[in-house]
Amino acid sequence: MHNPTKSVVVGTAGHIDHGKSSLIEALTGTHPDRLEEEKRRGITIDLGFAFLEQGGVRFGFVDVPGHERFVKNMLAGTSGIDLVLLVVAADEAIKPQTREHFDICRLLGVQRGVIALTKSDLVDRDAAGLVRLELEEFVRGSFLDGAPIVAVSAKTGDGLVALKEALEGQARKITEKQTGRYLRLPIDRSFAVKGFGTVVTGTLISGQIAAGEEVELLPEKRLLRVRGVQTGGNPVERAEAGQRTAVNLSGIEHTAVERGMVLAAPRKLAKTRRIDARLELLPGAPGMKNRARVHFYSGTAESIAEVLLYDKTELLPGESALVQLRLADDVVVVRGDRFIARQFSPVITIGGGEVLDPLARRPVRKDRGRVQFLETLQRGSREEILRAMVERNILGLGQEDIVARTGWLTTEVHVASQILAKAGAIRVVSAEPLLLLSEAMFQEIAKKLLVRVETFHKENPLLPGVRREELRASMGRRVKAETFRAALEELAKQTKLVTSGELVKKPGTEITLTPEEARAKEQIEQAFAKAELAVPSVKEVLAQLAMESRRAEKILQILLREKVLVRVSVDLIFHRDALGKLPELLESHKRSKGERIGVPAFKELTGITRKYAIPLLEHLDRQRLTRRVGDERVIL
Ligand SMILES: Nc1nc2c(ncn2[C@@H]2O[C@H](COP(=O)(O)OP(=O)(O)OP(=O)(O)O)[C@@H](O)[C@H]2O)c(=O)[nH]1
Ligand SMILES: [Mg+2]
Repeated sequence: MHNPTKSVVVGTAGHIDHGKSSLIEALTGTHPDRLEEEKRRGITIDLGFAFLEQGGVRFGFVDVPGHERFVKNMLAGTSGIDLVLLVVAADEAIKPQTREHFDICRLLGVQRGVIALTKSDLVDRDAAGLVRLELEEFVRGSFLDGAPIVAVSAKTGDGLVALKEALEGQARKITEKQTGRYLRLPIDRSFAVKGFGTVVTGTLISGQIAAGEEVELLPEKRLLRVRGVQTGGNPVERAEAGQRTAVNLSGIEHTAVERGMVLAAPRKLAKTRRIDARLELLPGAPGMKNRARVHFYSGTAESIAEVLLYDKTELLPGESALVQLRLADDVVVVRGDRFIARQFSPVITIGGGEVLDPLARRPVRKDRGRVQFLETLQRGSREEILRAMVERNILGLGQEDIVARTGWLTTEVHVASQILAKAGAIRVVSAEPLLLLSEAMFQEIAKKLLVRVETFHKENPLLPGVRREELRASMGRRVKAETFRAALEELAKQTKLVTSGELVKKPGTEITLTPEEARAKEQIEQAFAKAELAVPSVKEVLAQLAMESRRAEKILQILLREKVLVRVSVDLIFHRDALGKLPELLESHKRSKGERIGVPAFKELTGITRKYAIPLLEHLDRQRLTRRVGDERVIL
């Protein structure tokens, strides 16, 4: 879909009372403070919103509080912004929350911004010049190095045009929009609108959302219907990544939705409480010991995290480490998401970082591969990352798992797995549903399978092969059904194994009986054939052979498998020729005496005793040659 205008979300940042809200009002005409308490106290407490169209750019502003007690609200507003508007009062210059907000923007990965040197009506040119120099120094080497510094006054309106142009200039440089990815809308507000019901708002950080669509509320895992969408205060058909968005939802009370929850494409993302990440400590922060507790913020969510250091015993100021974050609450993140860590008490911002594995495993001491794995997750290409994920998953990796970890699209997963399969690094065990296994692991399983079959033949020389199910069970639960099937197919393709029906065997392994065994086989068959329907017991027959019973039993099994003998009940076996005469006998009875036959008549017809008659009749019922009606049978 072509969109001539560009949507950009701008977040304010800066110390309390430096004039952020006033500047937003001067730029847009909307004062962003909404709460009664904010108006009374003259400070911003929670997030405020305003909109501006300027030179083909639709700006959505998120105004944040400067008060140090409300940094957590600031954090919820700053996630997902494209540009920061760092507001510094010319008469006060850099103050603690100027630094803290700036650090937060840097740690959250904000790429661009504009610095407003506001309240410039309160200072003379020389003083303003000094603050400007101080600011240039402050941002040197950071993402704001070289960003426009615009002197303005919300009071007189001086500099506003230049500020709008500076914002427009920065907005033009933003190219990457996550419109084609899965919908993600971290929710910052939920309220009820008369006549509409529940409305939630947030910055649409990726994908699109339109009326009529189904979305998933996470971490609640509730599927909901979108009734309507607004951006910039106007109803729209569809909102896209980079827009402040309000969504009217049906099927849920507004009180059931909270800041921190996420609207997402259905069944793509997962909640988690265990994240592997890279954590960076600010140079001014105190050092961090293993298992320290911190406040954790990502998207609009917050929780408490215990920090396990993987590659260090202590994290020093200004350094970074690979860590596991064990959260007190469910959050929804994917690889590459940024987060902020604040000291447990007193609460100050101490660092932040990047999510590497959002569905991290419990740490175990033996896991030496983890650090390298996480480094690949941080820096690797898509193929390298997929390969590393597959290699760490001995059961095999599925599509859902890959997507929930990375947010990759199905086609991206497909292309990457094809490349890796062609290179011989991984095996596509099953395409639909997708199951990937490392090639080495797959070969190992195939080899084990082959050995199992060979061993079976060695241990059971009289059996033609091993039953599939038995073979599968012998491989253990770590081998999924799809993997077993694929390995078997692979071995069959290489003609290392042959499958026939339910049996798996090595090619060329025909059962060869010794002369003694062949004789025994003959004897068994004869014993049953001669007895006709008055068969001896199996025990009796086998006892007459000059052979130990286990071997004799196996020969009997061969006859049963060849269907020369037929097992009619647990201890009655008949020769097939004897059974083959029954249909004809029944047919003649039907012709002469009618279709009904009782047990006595059947005994007479076949010349056998009740001991044989009952199991045989039941056998005939199963064969659908007769059907039981009361004490009699109907001949079918
Ligand atoms: N003279 C002068 N006063 C200003 C200007 N901008 C804001 N003020 C005043 O500074 C005070 C604080 O302004 P706000 O806009 O509320 O400051 P803020 O940064 O939003 O404050 P918090 O949201 O609480 O962090 C108010 O009394 C404003 O009238 C300006 O450009 N010139
Ligand atoms: Mg304010």
